[in-house]
Amino acid sequence: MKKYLLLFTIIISVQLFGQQNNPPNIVVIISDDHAFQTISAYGSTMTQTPGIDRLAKEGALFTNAYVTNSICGPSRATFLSGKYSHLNGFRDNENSNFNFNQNIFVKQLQKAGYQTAWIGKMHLGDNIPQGLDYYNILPDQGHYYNPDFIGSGNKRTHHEGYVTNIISDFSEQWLDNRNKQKPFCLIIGHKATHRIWMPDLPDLGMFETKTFPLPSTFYDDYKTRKAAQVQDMSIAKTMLMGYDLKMFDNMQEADKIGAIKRMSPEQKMVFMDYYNNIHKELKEKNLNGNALTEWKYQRYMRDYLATAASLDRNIDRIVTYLDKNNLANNTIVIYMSDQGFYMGEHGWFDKRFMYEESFRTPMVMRFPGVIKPGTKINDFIMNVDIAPTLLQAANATIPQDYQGQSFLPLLKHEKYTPKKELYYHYYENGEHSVSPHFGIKTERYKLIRFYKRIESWELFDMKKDPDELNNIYGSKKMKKVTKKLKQQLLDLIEKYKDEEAKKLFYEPIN
Ligand code: SGN
Ligand code: CA
Repeated sequence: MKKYLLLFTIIISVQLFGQQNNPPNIVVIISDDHAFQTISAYGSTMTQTPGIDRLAKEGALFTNAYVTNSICGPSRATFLSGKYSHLNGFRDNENSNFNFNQNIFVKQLQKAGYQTAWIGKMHLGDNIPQGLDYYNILPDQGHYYNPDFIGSGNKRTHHEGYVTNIISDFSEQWLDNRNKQKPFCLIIGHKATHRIWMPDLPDLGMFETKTFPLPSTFYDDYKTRKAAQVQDMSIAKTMLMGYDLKMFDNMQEADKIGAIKRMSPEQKMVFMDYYNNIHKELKEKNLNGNALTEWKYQRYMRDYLATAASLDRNIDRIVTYLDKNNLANNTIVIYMSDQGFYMGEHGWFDKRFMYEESFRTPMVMRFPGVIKPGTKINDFIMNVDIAPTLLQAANATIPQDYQGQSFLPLLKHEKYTPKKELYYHYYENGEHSVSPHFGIKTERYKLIRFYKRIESWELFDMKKDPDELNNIYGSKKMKKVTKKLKQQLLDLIEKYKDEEAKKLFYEPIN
């Protein structure tokens, strides 16, 4: 008996010891503005995304992943810091500069023995990154063609080629040359599919023969929603024929756009040839009104999806690298966007609103041995939860001030309290004229308080009105529900220590 007990102890110790000495590697791929509506793993038929779908098949598809603040820098700041914007300090892209002196999760990983790297788009201002053994990042938004990168020592380098491919090149090089004695965390930030949706040359025209159906809310009149009435992100009015859709009368006009001017003569020839032919056809059609708006929508879809094709290919490329280099079994891979995006819903492009298309983000995760292939996770999770989840998976310390909740127990089928409500706060009040707002989402309802640009409350019954067209705030029938939701919202505001929202919450609206 004693002999068996000893053997049992040895086996358990070896297993534990083995686990502690074999923490998982981590690869997080974050794209920019990639809409779940365009990903086939989410049921989209607009295009096929085999790279992302494969991660979902081999791991989990998150059908209810949300962001705390639907815009680039703030989303990445939340991801890094495990905290909401009001506590990590990065509220908007316009005025914020990320304070790296925080307990960001990559620092915690370093303390636990990891080597860490960020390659590609980061968009957190110009402070020197910390917590990263290596970085090579795009300055600001970066460029699709012939991008510059900034590396350690503020060294700027210029690289010929297409950004999505170059980011993969750098990622593979770093993986090749890393210290193989240590576990690693690599964050790959893609520029794709950000405005102005410039596809890689071989992908130009890949959707030319496809006509995309208009979303049912394309001609939304924004009745009952004041903030939606004043936005400036519509395909009809905001999307530019020259800049966004590359319709130029001559090369001088095209060269006024920095993103085109920087292309090599060879690249420019192929690129502009393609668009000039389309421009010629368009002129013959002489479109205006809705017909022109619908033409713009088709062009937008074609450019966006062709840009996404390279993104998906490059996601597959990194996953294939991991598999070929024997890293598949001990590496967590997450693919997600910094937020969702409008693909013509409500007549829009861009993001920012707490409405579903921008609030929700695509997310897939492969974690062999923990996540069963083909898993679907319908629970609410947020980007603020990723940092604590990764730290727990790495056996590293989760800082006290993190506001996210690790969902590792959910993945492991261990004791886990699912989130019943989501809290959101968006601050920027400039480009695209989306009024700042905060709010709560429950399984059934969404309550939003807009402020600054527009002062108003909105309430949606997501069961009856999944497209969020009918603001029922103030309706007599909803009095009880509203009262309860307001209390829940206040509880969240207090839980997350959002003092600004608390003040606004009590402010009456005239
Ligand atoms: C740029 C874009 C906007 C976009 C913001 C934020 N204009 O300013 O359309 O909303 O970025 O995007 S552009 O003329 O420069 O393309 S984010 O992804 O960085 O948050
Ligand atoms: Ca973005």
